[in-house]
Amino acid sequence: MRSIVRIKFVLTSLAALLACSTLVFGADCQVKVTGSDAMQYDVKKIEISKDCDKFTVELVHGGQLPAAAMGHNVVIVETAKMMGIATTMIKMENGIDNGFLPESSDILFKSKMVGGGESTTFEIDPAKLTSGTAYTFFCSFPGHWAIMKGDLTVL
Ligand SMILES: [Cu+2]
Repeated sequence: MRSIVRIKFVLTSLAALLACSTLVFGADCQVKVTGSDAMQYDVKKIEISKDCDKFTVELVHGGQLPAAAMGHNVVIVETAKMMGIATTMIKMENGIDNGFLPESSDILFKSKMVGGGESTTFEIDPAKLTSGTAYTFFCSFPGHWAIMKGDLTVL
């Protein structure tokens, strides 16, 4: 009886250890960003390791407002180009399905726009980004970029 309890304990410990190491390794090549009804991201900085074959961004809208009123997405651009893009390219006429943005090679990655309770995931190819270059991730819903933005770097 004793030994069964001990084996169970060892197995449980092993499982816990495996779960932990998976989390540690997994965390390196993915990030979860949550947007709120208060027009905020919970993440202000994303660091991507060059060792990642791909980097996964999961965007969750933790609020309740619909996308048409408080939509959030994640757009990645070079920080040097961010202001120009935000002030000249974001237009209602581009439509919510396009994140209110036109086609542009300056927009490196763009997620779907989500509303309250929704989420979306997209993959970044780190090879398309340069270490040492400053990138910015932001929400391109009109009016959101001034607050909803953060730094993204490749290490
Ligand atoms: Cu937003």
